[in-house]
Amino acid sequence: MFSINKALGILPNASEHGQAVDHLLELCHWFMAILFVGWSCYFLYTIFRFHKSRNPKASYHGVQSKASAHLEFTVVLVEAVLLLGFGLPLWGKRVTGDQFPAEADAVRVRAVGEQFAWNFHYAGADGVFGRVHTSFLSGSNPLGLDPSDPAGQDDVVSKNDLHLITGKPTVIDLTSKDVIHSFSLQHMRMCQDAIPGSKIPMWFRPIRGGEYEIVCAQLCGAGHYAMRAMMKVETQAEFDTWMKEQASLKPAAPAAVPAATEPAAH
Ligand SMILES: [Cu+2]
Repeated sequence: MFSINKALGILPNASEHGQAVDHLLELCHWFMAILFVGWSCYFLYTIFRFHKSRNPKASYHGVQSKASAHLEFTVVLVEAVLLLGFGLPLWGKRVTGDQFPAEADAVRVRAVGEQFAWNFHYAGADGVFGRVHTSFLSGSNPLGLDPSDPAGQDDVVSKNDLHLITGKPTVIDLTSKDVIHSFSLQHMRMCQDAIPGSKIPMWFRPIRGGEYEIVCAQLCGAGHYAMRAMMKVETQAEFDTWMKEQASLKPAAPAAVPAATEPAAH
C-alpha cells in the first residue's frame, strides 16, 4: 500500500512502539494532504467565482451559508482527536512513571548533552550510578563523577557512543551541561529536550539490532550541525564485551579531591 511516510523519506523503525507513532504520522500526513487539496480547490474556485467581471458591484451581505463554519469545526475536531486520542496517550506511555519497566529488567543510561556532544553514563557492574557534581567537571571527567564515591569506581562513561541491547527495555535519564539540546533517536521514534538542571526520564524497547545515528534536534550553537552520536543496538553478549572493554580502558581514578558540600541531584 502507498505510504506517505515512506514517500517523505521516513527512516526505518527500530523500536517496539514505533509502529504506533508511524501510524499516527501516516494519519496526520493523509489528513494534511486532504486539507491541502481541499483548500487549493476552494482557492481556485473563489478566484473564478468572485472575479471582478462577474461581480462588478461588491455584495454587502457577504456569504450566508454556514458550510465554511461547519468545515472549520470538522477540521478542529479531527485535530483534537489526533492530539488527545492518539498523540497524548502515545507520549504518556514513554514518559509517565507507572509505565516504566522495572529497573532490574532495563538498560539504564544517563545521557548528558553538551556543546557539541552527547556523553553517556552507565552504572557499571554494581548497578549504582556514582555521585556527580559540577565541581568535579574537567576535560578528563566530562560528567563530573566524584572520585571519592565508591559507587562510581566501576561506572562507564562514553562519548558519542551509546550501546543498547536488542529486545531489552532502555531507560534514559536526560540532562544537559550547558544549553538546551534535544536528544533525537529517529529510528526509535523518540525525541526529547535535554534541559540543564533537570533530569528527564524516557524509555523505549529497541527491537532491531544495528547502528543508528543520534542527532541534536535543537539549534544549540555554532557547532549544532556536528552534534551527532552513534547508537549501537547489539546482543547481550556483545554489550557485555563492550562494557568490559570500556571498564578496562578507564584511566586510574584521579586523586580524591575534597567532596563538595552540596550533594548533586542525579
Ligand atoms: Cu545540541
